[in-house]
Amino acid sequence: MSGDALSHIGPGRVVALCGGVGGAKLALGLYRLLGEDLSVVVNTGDDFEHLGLAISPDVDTVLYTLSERADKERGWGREAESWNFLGALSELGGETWFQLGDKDLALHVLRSAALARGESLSDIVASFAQHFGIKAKILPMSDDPIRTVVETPEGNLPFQRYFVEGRCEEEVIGVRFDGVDTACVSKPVIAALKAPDLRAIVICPSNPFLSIDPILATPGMQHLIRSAKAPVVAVSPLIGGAAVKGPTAKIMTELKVPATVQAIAVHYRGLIDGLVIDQADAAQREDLELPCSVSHTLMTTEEDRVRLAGEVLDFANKLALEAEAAPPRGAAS
Ligand code: FO1
Repeated sequence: MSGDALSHIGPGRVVALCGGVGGAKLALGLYRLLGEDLSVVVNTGDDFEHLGLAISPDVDTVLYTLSERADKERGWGREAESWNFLGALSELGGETWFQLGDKDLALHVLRSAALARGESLSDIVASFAQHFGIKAKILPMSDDPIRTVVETPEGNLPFQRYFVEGRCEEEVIGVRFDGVDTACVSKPVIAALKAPDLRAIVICPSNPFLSIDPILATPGMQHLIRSAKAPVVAVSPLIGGAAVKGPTAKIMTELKVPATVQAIAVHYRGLIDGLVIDQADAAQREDLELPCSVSHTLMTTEEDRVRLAGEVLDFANKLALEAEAAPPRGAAS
């Protein structure tokens, strides 16, 4: 966003960039406030082929969360799930390290069949969202396969082998996104980021290295975000230097990046206009070289999610107003 480019403040559309469980919590809060004015751009770097099925874990987590079908304890998969398929698979000596519930299986079977017919992932997910009664747009970052690979001293691991089977125990020395060089941002994502009434772009508190970086690595994505006439606000996934859930802080340490909100700001430097940090990190706000808002970012209840979403949108509005009030670049003072 640049001050002279900003033309619309107030009601309008919002794009959220999101990974799985943690990010989906804020996406739900935004959805409660915005309904059909929300588009969620979801990481597909975690996608993989398993038992002949096309699995899109983060997309499905967002689908289940926004349609109130997600298991609240696990954060992924469906609530009131049964595991007959997994039990039968185990009996036959099949791989059970990645748990596929009976209800969840329906999405994977339908998605696999539709992809085999040549349908795009974007269209398939739009159809799932419609059937689940979700008014927001849920947009895979790309219709081309991009696969996150975690580099460890023992060798490279496909993302789910590292994350689920290996429980994030291996040391991470690098992360790469296979297929990214020949991939494109999906058409619905381009349309969402070019919407003339775009009000804010929110980077959810997902793992910056594993969940947001694949989105940002998709060719053309960063240019679209920087060209958007709306403020870009990130919510730190760290609270007091620790991740609420998942390996964010561990990975930062392994990658020789301090697990601090300052390092999060540096990671997103040049892309974001403001950072939302937790009260526990308030002492670091003076060290940040960009506008910062201090909130309670732990989202335990649905009220927390809606409250934080409202605060993020208020912060984005404030940034937009300040940018509009700022003299055009190059004007004499
Ligand atoms: N996460 C796990 O920790 N263990 C699982 O067995 C597992 C199965 C699974 C099945 C479908 C799905 O949509 C997600 C699933 N997840 C599982 C979550 C997922 O692998 C990760 O949370 C994300 O990829 C990281 O964002």
